[in-house]
Amino acid sequence: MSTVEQTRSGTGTEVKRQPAPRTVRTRARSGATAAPATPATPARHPLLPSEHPVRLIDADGRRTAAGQDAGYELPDAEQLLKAYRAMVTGRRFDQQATALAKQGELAVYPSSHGQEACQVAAALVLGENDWLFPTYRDCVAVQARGIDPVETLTLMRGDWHCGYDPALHRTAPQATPLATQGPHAVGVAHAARLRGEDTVALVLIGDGATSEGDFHEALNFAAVFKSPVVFLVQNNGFAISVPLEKQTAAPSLAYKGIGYGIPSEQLDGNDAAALLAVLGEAVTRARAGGGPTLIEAHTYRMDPHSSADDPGRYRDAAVTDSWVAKDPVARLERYLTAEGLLSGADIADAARAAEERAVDLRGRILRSGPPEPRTLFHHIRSGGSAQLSEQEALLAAETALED
Ligand SMILES: Cc1ncc(C[n+]2csc(CCOP(=O)(O)OP(=O)(O)O)c2C)c(N)n1
Repeated sequence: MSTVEQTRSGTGTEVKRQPAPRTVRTRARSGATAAPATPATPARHPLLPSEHPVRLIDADGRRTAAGQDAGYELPDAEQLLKAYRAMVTGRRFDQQATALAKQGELAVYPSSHGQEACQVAAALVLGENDWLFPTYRDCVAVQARGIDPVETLTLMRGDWHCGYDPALHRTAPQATPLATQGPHAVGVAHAARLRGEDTVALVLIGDGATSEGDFHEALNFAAVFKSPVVFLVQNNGFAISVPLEKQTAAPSLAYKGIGYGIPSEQLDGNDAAALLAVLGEAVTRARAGGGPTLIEAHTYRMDPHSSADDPGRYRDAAVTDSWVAKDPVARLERYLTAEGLLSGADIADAARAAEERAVDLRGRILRSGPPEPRTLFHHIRSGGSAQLSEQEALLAAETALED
């Protein structure tokens, strides 16, 4: 077994002690033919990501040679079809939530239009015992995990901090403070491992949040203790108005793994096939005791940061338009259609199911009436606290004035 194979499929404990590999790391995974080392081939450290983002299906919906070189297997037709339907549903959910925010039914909504491949793949690669740790951006991932769309939007309504039962769905409340979900995920994964439970935690995090201390503490702990955690950075180009180049000097956010001893990868975040393959492999490795993986997905936020933001003030609309051609949903649809795996009737069926779900979501939100602001204070701390009571009384006095 080569050093590369040990990094990917073994426990990984020996990787740190290995000399630098003689072959390019990306060549020797999952049965792809390894190219012989030549003096011209620079040695790459096994923890470093592929030189170019892994892509299995290109923007035109064609299989890529580059993806084959990286050694990842194309997911099977069943997985890809499942991802396609989930992405169509997710996009329609996102449009509906955006509309509800514009109509004043939600306090705020951070769209994930353009990031559906990342979010759907993150939900699909996890098993029932695994945990997802999402951020405020990740409503599409949360509902793809099987959580009711109304419960998914409870936070965005300005109601309870979390509308679903995290323990039941093994999905943490969506984190609004940046990167705090990282240490939480590592803690849950580490504890599960100590108890001998078969649990992997997957953390969703934004590019901006990789500058936070919590992100680095989570990576360090996970690496030292070989915690079964997968970190997926959705690099969507901006942290509100801060572009990536003002956020980091690293060649890829995935390079941040090497300093902690974490194997890392970068991929095309609009290619659902690449996400399923790379995330799937990382989850399998974590489950087998191989420790954490850091994955950077290159994607783009097509909409404003949230419904309260004006991206016209900080980014070029032409750049945003250029990403339309890389759309993750259309890309997978093209591939599946060309392969004869998806018919016009299937496409219409998926759209109809997504529409029904969105209509149901809208109806239930409208019928449920405005949230009661004081419920914000419930279920925060067993037995309450003096400060909470004081804040609740202040809010009650304020709302009484409005009435
Ligand atoms: C600890 C902390 N600092 C600042 C903020 C304010 N804030 C909210 S979103 C955001 C940008 C986050 O960007 P990124 O991590 O790239 O995620 P994205 O919104 O692009 O998905 C900031 C600075 C916050 N929520 N938490």
